[in-house]
Amino acid sequence: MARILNVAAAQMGPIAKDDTRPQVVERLIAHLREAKRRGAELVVFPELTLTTFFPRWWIEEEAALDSYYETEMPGPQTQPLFEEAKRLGLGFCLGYAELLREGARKRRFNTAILVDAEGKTIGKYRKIHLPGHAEHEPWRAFQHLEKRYFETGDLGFRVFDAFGGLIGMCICNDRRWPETYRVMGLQGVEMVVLGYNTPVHNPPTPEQDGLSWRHNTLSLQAGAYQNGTWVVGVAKAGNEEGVPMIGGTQIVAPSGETVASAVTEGDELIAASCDLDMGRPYKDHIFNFARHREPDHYGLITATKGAVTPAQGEAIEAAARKTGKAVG
Ligand code: CDT
Repeated sequence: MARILNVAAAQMGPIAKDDTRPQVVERLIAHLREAKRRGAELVVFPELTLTTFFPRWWIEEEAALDSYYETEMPGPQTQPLFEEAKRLGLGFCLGYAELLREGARKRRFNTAILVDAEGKTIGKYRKIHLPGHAEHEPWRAFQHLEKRYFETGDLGFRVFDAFGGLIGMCICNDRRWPETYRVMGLQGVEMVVLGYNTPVHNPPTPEQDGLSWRHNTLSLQAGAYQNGTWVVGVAKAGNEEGVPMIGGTQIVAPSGETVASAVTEGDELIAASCDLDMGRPYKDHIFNFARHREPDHYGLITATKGAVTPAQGEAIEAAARKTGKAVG
C-alpha cells in the first residue's frame, strides 16, 4: 500500500514591519483552514514566518532587535496557531527567530520546528548556512545581516520519524548546498521541508537577479532527485518593505519534477499527495548509497571549508585516505 503524506505549502505574501504577531497568526490560521479543506496533514510555513525579514536592516538598538525574536514557542501570541492546528488535526513546520537566554548571554538562532497533529513539537532545526554579512555595508540597497543576527545552528541536520515517514528540515540558504540534502539523505530522508526569504536582488551579484527563480527551482529539484526525496520549498514572497522577494513555492517529487507550484507572490496555499515510497527506486538503484558512494574520495568535503589549490587538494585527499577516515 502506498504511504501517502498530504502536504501543503503555505506561501506568505509580504509582512510589513508594523504588522503585529496576532495579524500574522491570523493569516497562518487561514492557511491551516484552507489546508484542512484540501485534505492536508502537514502544513509548511516559510522561514522567519512571524515577522518581516528584519536582517535587511542594520539595527543598533537591542530592544528593537529583540522584538523580532520569540523567547518561547508557543508563546501567548503563537498559542492560537498551535490550538487551531490541533483542533484541525494538522501538523506543521514553522520558521521563526529564536532567542535563548543562558545566564547573562543571549543566543539567537534562525529556527524551524516540526509540530505533530497533537500540538507537540517533535523536531527542531537551527539554520546552519547563514548567508550575508556581519557588519554594516551601507553601499548595499539593503542589508543581509544573518551573520550578525544569528549563530550557526548547533543541532545538525536531523531526520525525524513523523507523519508516517522520515522528515527533515532545513532553512532557505541551506537549500542551495548539496551537503544539506546529502546528510539527510544518508539518514534515509523521505521529505525535506524548508522555508525561505529570497530577495530577487543580491547586491554583490546584480547580474544574477534574473536567475533568482531558476536557482531556487534548480536547487530544490537537484536536492530531491539526488537523494530520492520529496522537497517542499515555501517562500515569503512579494514586495516586503520595498524589497522584492521571489515566490516559487513548490513541491518537488523524488524524480526531481515539480508537482505543484504557486502562481502568485501573495498568501497562497498549494498541496500535493506525496507517496513517500516514490523515492525507493532512486534509493535502491541509481542513488544506492551503500553500493555506489565512494567516501574515500570525498575527503575534501569535510577536510576544508574553502577551496584549495589542486596540489593542496591532492595532499589532503591522500592524507585522508591514509587515516581511513570514511566509515561504512
Ligand atoms: N534567507 C536567506 O537565506 N536568503 C538567501 C539570500 C541569499 S543572498 C544573501 C538565500 O539563499 O535565498
